[in-house]
Amino acid sequence: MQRTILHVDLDAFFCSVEELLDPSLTGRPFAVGGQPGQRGVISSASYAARAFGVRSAMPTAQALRLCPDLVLVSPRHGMYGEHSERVMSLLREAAPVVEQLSIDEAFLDVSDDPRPGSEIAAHLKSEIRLRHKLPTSWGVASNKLVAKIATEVGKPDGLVAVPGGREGEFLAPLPVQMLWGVGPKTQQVLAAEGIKTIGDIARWPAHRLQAAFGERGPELASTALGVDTRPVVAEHQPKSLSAERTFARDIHSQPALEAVLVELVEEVGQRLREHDLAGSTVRLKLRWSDFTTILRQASLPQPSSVDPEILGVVRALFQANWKPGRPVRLLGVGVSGLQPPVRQLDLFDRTWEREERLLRAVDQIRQRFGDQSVHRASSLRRVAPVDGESPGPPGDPPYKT
Ligand code: TTP
Ligand code: MG
Ligand code: MG
Repeated sequence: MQRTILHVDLDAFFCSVEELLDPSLTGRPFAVGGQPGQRGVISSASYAARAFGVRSAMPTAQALRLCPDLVLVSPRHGMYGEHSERVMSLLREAAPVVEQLSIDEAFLDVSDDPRPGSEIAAHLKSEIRLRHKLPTSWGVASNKLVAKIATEVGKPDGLVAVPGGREGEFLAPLPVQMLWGVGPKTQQVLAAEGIKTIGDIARWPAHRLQAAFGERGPELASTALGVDTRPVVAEHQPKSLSAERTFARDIHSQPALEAVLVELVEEVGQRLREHDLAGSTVRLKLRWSDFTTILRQASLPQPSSVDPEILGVVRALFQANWKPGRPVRLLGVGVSGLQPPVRQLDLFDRTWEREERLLRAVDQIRQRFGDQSVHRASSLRRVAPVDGESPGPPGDPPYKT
């Protein structure tokens, strides 16, 4: 049976959210990104800015050279996460199978709906515009590969439907780099052979593709014809993740309490990474010995699944709310505003990548050897005893981040 797959991507997403809050930006060349002095990069460029060549992931300094009048807006990640959640939940209500690909992008499988795919897409497009005031582009096709490219072709504010059976014909005139899996290297090999469009690939004899690309040759050929059998897979995402600890005896020492916070953050961080999610809001739960409980929350500067980033906010909340010496019965740490991680493609600063790799390696060891096997050196040095005795010399910071 022929499937009906929709793909949706919000137009200039971070910029569109900023326009909602400051309509004077509408139509102007502006971008959301980091400061040029701090080697910042562009996250999202308005379409007016793109006319000057400004693009995502470009250093802000370069963007300003291309477009000296560019208005630069600092990112507000918590807010983008909230808007993304609203749009995604509208999609989940409307379609039986929704696979969120990134903060502003999703596939929908609507094969069981008797209406034409383009009609469903048009309806959802106007619903999102009406209810959430955000512009989207849509691709409709018999599979994911072609639907995603159709969205790209129609951007911005587009709706492109490719009738079943005409996938190859649709792709033929498009440049090879629009094809999934064709990166700069493959593109170079193809260009050397005079292959520029997807249609050029499709017309190439199979044995020559095989000679140039080995095992990948046949796959490239069928991709060029618009063949893709991957299913749309709905993910079951939690809304928030949390961990808490009730103590056998109340704890009143600050180093001991902060060491527990480190463990709780490690627990929550590990689960975030297992789900491949980042959170934008951090919550601290604190129960005093008389059972009164306070909940305090704060936003992260950007959505994160990295322990030290989460810990920084948790610690600040704790220090702002804990009364020195007051005994605590329970501590909890939660993270909400969950979304697929968006990472700034900063060519100069890869520290977060190393940090994430390290954390993932630690997660794997924990899975194999149990939870107690690995802690950051900091929490290892000072595991909180349950009775609240000070675990280290006074005045020494309980951990380093
Ligand atoms: P995209 O959908 O790739 O880009 P966009 O929505 O800004 O523009 P359009 O879809 O109309 O081409 O990415 C979605 C958001 O993710 C984007 O608004 C900002 C963020 N992002 C980054 O922070 N850095 C990046 O390098 C990219 C590509 C996106
Ligand atoms: Mg987008
Ligand atoms: Mg996107």
